[in-house]
Amino acid sequence: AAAEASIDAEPSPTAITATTTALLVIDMQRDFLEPGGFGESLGNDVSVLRTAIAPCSQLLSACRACPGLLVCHTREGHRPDLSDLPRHKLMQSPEGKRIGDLGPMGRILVRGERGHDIIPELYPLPMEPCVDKPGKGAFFSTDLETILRSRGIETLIVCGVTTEVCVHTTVREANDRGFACVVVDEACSSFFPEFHRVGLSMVKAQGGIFGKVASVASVVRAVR
Ligand code: C5J
Repeated sequence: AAAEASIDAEPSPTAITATTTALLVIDMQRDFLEPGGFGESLGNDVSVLRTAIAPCSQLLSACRACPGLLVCHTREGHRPDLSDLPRHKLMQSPEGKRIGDLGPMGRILVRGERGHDIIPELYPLPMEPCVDKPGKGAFFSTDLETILRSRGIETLIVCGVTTEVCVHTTVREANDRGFACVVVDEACSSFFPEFHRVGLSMVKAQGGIFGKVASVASVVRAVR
């Protein structure tokens, strides 16, 4: 990989150096991407989200092959005793399908359960940090910022689900903390295709108000 490269992003290119760049893969968990999990419990069709799997896999391979580039994953979920679960979040799902209830993949959105884990297609390697988060943003109540600062990370390449919820919240948090963010279009997905499209428009409007947007191909070209 080149020591310095440029990602052809919108609304303007982003210069990156491998050693100060991280790929952040947000919440690619069975609970969102497979039937019987948290995503489906809220009334969503999980098949829509699955379009992001192949693009995420492509990104992951390219970033893993780039020396010095950090790969980091996140998982949304709660403690088995649900002591970190706000009541309003519990009450969002219908009775019997709430967080902590038993589903076909174990207790819904609970750490340590099969449904909470990353899908096998994108499973983290042993050296890749995986950050467990109770909220939508990956910085809230986690050590993600410590991990990134200790490595001198300046730029985040962000993918995962869902575009307008956990990806958006994380990118907003990261932007305020001084990290430049590039959101990868096809490697993100939403249960609502319109929210994906408008969500990305929001990121890159006004000169890149809290980030930039790029295609998988343009990121792969830059990290090669
Ligand atoms: C949601 C997420 N949508 N990972 N979580 O509840 O975006």
